[in-house]
Amino acid sequence: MISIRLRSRISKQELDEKIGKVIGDDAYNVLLTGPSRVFMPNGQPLCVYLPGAMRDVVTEEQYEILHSLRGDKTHNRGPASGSQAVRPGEQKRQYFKYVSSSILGSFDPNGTFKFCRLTAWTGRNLPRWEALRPALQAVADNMRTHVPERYAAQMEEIEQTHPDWVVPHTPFTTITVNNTYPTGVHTDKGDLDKGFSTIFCLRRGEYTGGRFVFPEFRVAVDLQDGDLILMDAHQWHGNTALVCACGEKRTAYCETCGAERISVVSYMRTAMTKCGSEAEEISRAREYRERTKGVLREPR
Ligand SMILES: O=C(O)CCC(=O)C(=O)O
Repeated sequence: MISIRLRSRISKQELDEKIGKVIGDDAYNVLLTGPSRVFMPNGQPLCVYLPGAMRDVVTEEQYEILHSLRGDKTHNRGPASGSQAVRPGEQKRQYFKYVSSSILGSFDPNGTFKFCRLTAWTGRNLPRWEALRPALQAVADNMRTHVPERYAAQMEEIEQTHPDWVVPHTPFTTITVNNTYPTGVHTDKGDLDKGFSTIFCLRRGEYTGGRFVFPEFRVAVDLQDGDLILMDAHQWHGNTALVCACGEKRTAYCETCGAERISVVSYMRTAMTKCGSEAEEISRAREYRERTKGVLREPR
């Protein structure tokens, strides 16, 4: 495994121009092509790239489960959607482009949801959610081996979190599954500062691009099928545009040529330590409904 210590970053002005945008290959000059460990100028780890770490781990059943999420679209991925905010009329809320991104596992209170919960897909698909566990446990094993201090720091918080919300034997509460769209330059919000994030990639068919870039440090990696990257998701990151074998720029799975790039992001949501047990959160949700006489919307 090679080790790289970065010495510089681009200016704030140059970075600001890239935020929320899908970047090009001119946004990096180092492309990681083998096992590597990259440190930022302050000595903190930026990422560890582990080619093929998940190749013999992810089963066809697990791939099918992840692939089946491709129709699940959301417009609240913010700048990660690679689009600019739209605010209809006088509304306070901002909307971004719909992208194929699903949240699995558990989520802390946000917006109209005043309680901790399993996401809608997870609640409706418990056997399929459980079938994904061995892959997530393999990601956790790699995290323990390659970034032991970050793993330990995250496990400290996991031990303070009710087990109803944790993927057993992992430091993860929550998983984001993206299908075949380039993220705009963004940082992840709500995950543990002292922890680390992880992304594994599954590829089918032929496409170019979709390279994962840290534009501030001008470092990129072209994640192949079964590759894993452990990373500091609080650093700016995004993807280059994706072009499938039909020659089209893709922002979704290509039904014609089958080009597909699934990225599975596993992390811990910081606020999950504050959640009660699932039963306690359900009664909190009921009390809230009674109090407000509102209609509880389906959690996403
Ligand atoms: O798909 C990728 O390579 C990046 C995913 C990502 O950054 C995210 O979902 O926040």
